[in-house]
Amino acid sequence: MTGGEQRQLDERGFVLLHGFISPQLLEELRAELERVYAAEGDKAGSEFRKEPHTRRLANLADKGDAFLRVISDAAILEYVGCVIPGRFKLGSLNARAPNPQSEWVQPLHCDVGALPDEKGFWVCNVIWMLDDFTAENGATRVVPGSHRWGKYPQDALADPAAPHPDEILVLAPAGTVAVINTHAWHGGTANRSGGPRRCLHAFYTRWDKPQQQFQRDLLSEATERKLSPELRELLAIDDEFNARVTLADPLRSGFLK
Ligand SMILES: O=C(O)CCC(=O)C(=O)O
Repeated sequence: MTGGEQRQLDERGFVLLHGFISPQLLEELRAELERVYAAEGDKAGSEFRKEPHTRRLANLADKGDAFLRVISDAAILEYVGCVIPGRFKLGSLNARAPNPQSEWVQPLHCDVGALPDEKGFWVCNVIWMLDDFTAENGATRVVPGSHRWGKYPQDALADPAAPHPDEILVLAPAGTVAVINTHAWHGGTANRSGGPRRCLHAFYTRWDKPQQQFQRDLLSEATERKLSPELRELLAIDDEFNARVTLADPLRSGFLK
């Protein structure tokens, strides 16, 4: 990570890594996503909450080796470590694609309703862009610097779904990865285009906070058998403290009920 990237994460709350996903991996991830969408049909995304006018998938750590490579990419984990110093774990791996020709806008939110606490920042979302993110197709918006405000958009704004005067649209070609301190106010915009806007969300959280999806229960035996010790740790499979805090507060979203 360069000094400039570190500064962007600190000051704006996000950094873009252009061309991070190789063309081969991009094709593989797109094909894998479509395979899972087709296999799951109406059940797609059912391990988590449903979002209107949006195709979602959840629990992707259980659904293919390519996804395990995504969550454990060493370079990305270094960026995550700059947002969440010390130990962290995967909270969830989801896919999200706002439906084409839709007016649906996600309200600005902090992931899992997270405000920084006395130990600092504890959430980081890494968006793997599988299509170009454009002004027409529902690019993510972020309000720069809002990760330091310690306030919820739903408390501070009359309408968190309305455009914010300071928001930045995260515009970038397919193959880019965005690392976002998701205490920052952010959300998906409307996909008014006729085409897809697919991405993966690899969500990481500090070791002492709940996972968004309880990986130990959600992973099949076949997936668990192939996990390296590093992946077991990242997924908090053997972590009894994680089991307790996660089961006490499961499936938390910053805006979905
Ligand atoms: O997909 C996006 O553009 C952002 C999604 C997001 O923030 C969420 O689903 O919590």
